[in-house]
Amino acid sequence: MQASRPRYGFGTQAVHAGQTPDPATGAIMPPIYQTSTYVQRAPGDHQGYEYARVSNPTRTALEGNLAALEGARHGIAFASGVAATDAVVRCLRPGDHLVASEDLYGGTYRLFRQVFEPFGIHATFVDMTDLDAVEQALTPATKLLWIETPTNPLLRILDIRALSELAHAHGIDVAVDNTFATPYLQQPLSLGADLVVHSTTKYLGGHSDLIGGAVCTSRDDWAERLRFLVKTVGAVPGPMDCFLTLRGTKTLHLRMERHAENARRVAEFLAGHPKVGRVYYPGLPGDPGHALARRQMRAFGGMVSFVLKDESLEKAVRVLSGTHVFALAESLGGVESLINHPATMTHASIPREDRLRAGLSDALIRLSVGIEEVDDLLADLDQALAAV
Ligand code: P1T
Repeated sequence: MQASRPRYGFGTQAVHAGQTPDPATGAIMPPIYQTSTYVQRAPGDHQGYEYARVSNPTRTALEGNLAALEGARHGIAFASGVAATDAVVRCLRPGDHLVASEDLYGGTYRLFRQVFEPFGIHATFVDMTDLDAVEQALTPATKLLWIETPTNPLLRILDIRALSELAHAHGIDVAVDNTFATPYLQQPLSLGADLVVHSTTKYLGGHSDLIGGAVCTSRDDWAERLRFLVKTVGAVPGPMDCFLTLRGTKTLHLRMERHAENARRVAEFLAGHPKVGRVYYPGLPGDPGHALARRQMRAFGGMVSFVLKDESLEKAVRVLSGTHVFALAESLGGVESLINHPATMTHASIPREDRLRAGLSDALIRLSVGIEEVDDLLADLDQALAAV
């Protein structure tokens, strides 16, 4: 569905959308409404808020902001990225089937396989760079295409427009996990997707100080089902985390420019390093996703993955343990740089055979490139590589 054209540019929406000065005091920042309930004048006579599981004004402000950034009619905030994913898949029924990209966040794989399979919602994982493979994976029971692009951690670029057209031709809805790209770099609804899912823990929050998730959509039917789940299942974020996420989105456009610029420099440095083998970064002209990323994204993002030339696990572990500015940790998208080992950390819940089939080597190293001085980042990687 085509999103309506916003009145203001992205940076203006990032700073202002969803927020108006507090009518009671004029406070320019949305107050943190730390309350569980709201007083009614008479039964049913209230000011739009009844109980904070259902809604909270700080959350409403965040939801309006996220919806505006994604060009969506509705934004719905959740307690985490996996809670947002869970809510979308919960809208399916036992016997339904979904097709997901084979390279994706390990926690999403675990949710699909270990939580939904036992309830009769089946998932097939395919290489979504291959449209024929996606078409062959569809069955009469397929209800949802689950796309992550760029993928985690191999940074493959999937064609949102082409996949949405294919899915819609079969009456299948499309969800895009836009966590790696953020709405600043790519707006999946404008490319035909029905739903955008986020881990706001990452770039949207941007400071590694909260856990959150969101779904944005212009489909009223989906929004209604998701709001029913918010009320009924209750995986909601607290007002403080909503406030912090809103503080994060105000600088999203500035941070993403710097993340992308630093990541490009890091990817070029690694690509020219004698000890480094393949570098995975869609901004490199030789990357298989480069041309599509140029069309689909505003810039190439802040994530870079690579393997050493001999793909030695032991040497990879030495690099992972040898950086000083890059901190060894799960997660991504904060202002600080992180280094991660998908095989033992973020993607350990995917069986090894499945990881290898998807092209995820045990020796792969993933970087979340922060917004520090890039020369310090390059020097840090240089010394860690020199030690192996
Ligand atoms: O951690 P949470 O907020 O629940 O979000 C889950 C999630 C969803 N989608 C993508 C693409 C993700 O990368 C994540 C979380 N990922 C990590 C923690 C990680 O280090 O990859």
